[in-house]
Amino acid sequence: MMMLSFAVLLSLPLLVLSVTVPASDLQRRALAFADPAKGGGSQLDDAGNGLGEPLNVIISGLSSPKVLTDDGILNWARSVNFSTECLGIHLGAPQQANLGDGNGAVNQTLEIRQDFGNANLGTCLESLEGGNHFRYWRQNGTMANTGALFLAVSQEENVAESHTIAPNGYDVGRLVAAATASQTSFGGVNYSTTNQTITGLLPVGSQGVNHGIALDGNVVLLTITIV
Ligand SMILES: *[C@@H]1O[C@H](CO)[C@@H](O)[C@H](O)[C@H]1NC(C)=O
Ligand SMILES: *[C@@H]1O[C@H](CO)[C@@H](O)[C@H](O)[C@H]1NC(C)=O
Ligand SMILES: *[C@@H]1O[C@H](CO)[C@@H](O)[C@H](O)[C@H]1NC(C)=O
Ligand SMILES: *[C@@H]1O[C@H](CO)[C@@H](O)[C@H](O)[C@H]1NC(C)=O
Ligand SMILES: CC(=O)N[C@H]1CO[C@H](CO)[C@@H](O)[C@@H]1O
Repeated sequence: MMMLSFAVLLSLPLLVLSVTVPASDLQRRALAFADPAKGGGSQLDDAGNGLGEPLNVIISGLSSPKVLTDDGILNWARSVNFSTECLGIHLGAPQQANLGDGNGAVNQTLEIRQDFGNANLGTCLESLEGGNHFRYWRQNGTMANTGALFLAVSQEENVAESHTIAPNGYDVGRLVAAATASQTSFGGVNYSTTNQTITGLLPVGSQGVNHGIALDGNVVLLTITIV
């Protein structure tokens, strides 16, 4: 009896402690990502027409925490020369994805920055010609709070050709090559990036894929470390 109440007393400060440690931070360090399918989600997003585009790049939840923020991933993208200025604007209607984390289908993270004014729109559209772009989602629902970012990377043809994805548009080779070729740097932040190919998350072939572009089924997992 005596020992029991002692144990109860002891557990009180422990409970308080566990509340003050953010669970999301603990989990974020534990997992690179969680397979969306395991939580009822999909590695294909929903383009709104019954078809989907592949989430062909995952930024590991084991990356430096700062990289996994909205500002952080954009800064990193700039370090590998990816167009980010027009993110959320040039791609038309937002697409949705269900990362199987309990959040259900959610719109892509829109990153229309405060400093992006209409005055810059011309420049923004100019930069779209043949550019590489990505939409992204954050796996942060309570069922799988890994903090990983799921990117749909594509290369678009000239805007004048109504935003079609280039035939090789789902080839993420350029991104991976730029990211891992050497240390990259932007805005005074240096990054070291490692890559790993993951199979089994995406289907192989073109069934269900937007624009009928065949996939090789590969997803690239990037772990980005601020050095
Ligand atoms: C980005 O572009 C600049 C200027 O063209 C080039 O010097 C740099 O090597 C490129 N970086 C990567 C990672 O491709
Ligand atoms: C998702 O995007 C659609 C289309 O722009 C918009 O109508 C809807 O309100 C958005 N949903 C959320 C939860 O922001
Ligand atoms: C999860 O990520 C979304 C999109 O980036 C963000 O709007 C939301 O605030 C995040 N939720 C939590 C609990 O951090
Ligand atoms: C980034 O790398 C450059 C070149 O190696 C170095 O001069 C600079 O000090 C580094 N910056 C930071 C913030 O570590
Ligand atoms: C597994 C994988 O895709 N590895 C690639 C990582 O990046 C280097 C440098 O671009 C490639 O040589 C590897 O093939």
